[in-house]
Amino acid sequence: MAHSFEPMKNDLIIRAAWGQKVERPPMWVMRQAGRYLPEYHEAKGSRDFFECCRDPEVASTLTLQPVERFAGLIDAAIIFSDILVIPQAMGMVVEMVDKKGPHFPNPLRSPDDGQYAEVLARDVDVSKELKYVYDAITLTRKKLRGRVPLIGFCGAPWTLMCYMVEGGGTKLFIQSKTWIYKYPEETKKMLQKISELCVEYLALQVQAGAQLIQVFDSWASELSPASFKEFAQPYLAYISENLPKRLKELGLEPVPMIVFPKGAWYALDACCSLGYNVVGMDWLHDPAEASKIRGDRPITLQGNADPGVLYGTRESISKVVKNLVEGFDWHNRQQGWIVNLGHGITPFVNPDDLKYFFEEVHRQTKI
Ligand code: 1CP
Repeated sequence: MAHSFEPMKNDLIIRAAWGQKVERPPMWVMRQAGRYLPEYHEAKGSRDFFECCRDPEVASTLTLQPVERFAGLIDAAIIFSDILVIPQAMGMVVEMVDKKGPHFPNPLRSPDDGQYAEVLARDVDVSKELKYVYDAITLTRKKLRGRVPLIGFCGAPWTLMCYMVEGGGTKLFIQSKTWIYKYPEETKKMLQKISELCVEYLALQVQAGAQLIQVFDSWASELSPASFKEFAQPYLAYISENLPKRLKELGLEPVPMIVFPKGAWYALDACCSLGYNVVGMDWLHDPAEASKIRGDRPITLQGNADPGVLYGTRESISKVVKNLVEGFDWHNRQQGWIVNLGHGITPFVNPDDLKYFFEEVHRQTKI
């Protein structure tokens, strides 16, 4: 059953994601809650990362921090969680090692190591395994009191599979490449399994109160165009096709869907026809060229400032914003753009510089 929440005071990002004309471009930042914020460290204390995700009170506090610090400047919250909760729900152990990132003590090594068959066969109940995420979403919606919409998310099947076989972050992708080039059929079986879980997980996030959803394909950058077509695209399409169906079955309205295929610049054209309303872009895209590729399809582009500009001068920040405003042709179109960085905000950024970025966007997009 759907919850009832306070009416929205700001629904700009929802309207923009549906392709409507808006009074200013909505704005949020990937990883806007996290390590660059002193209040994050204070609230997190010595707690383990996943412990924070599993505690709805803590997770909602962390989600709200950027909304409160940048009140009036940003137009969305994203639930504090991680893409790796799906592999955890599938029975894999994932730890977050301080300053190093995620670590799987027992990654999937080959289709015949026993664990593969076990993970594939396991009947995963995401309504039970990830209940803490839905509780965090519902509590966050209550605490937001309609200030801005709440984004739910999941990792894309390809990106999750990379983590499950590599056992953590990697530069070489040795295991991932071994899987797709040695065991393509077994890889696809696992990707399909993950896709089905993603659909159910996202639907239940919407039921709990998420108002948009984003699928993070952070490692799309590692695939060749041909491999992207084979190992990423069908599964991203499976999600965009089946989530609306599942929402309907649950008696829920559809929500805008965002896909973020990081580094897959060659696939922008295909991604604009993948069934998502919004395509997130990293900073390797030129906004004007990307807009041309989108053409007159009713797709909103999201992005795409180089996160690294936040280490630069205020003049550099203004210049990057100007390039976005002009490239996305904001003053003529007034639609089709959600402002974001091209990837998550990086550690050691001074929050005041991010605030300056937001203020510059507001100043330069005034109609
Ligand atoms: O504001 C927010 O966006 C917070 C919610 C959030 C999201 C959307 C977190 C919290 N993680 C994510 C998604 C996520 N997690 C992605 C997709 C986005 C991206 O590409 O950055 C990925 C790849 C992960 C995996 C992950 N989790 C990494 C990357 C490791 C690698 O391989 O390079 C890391 C470092 C984490 C930990 C993590 N997740 C989130 C936070 C705040 C942190 C840092 C934890 C800490 O050190 O305190």
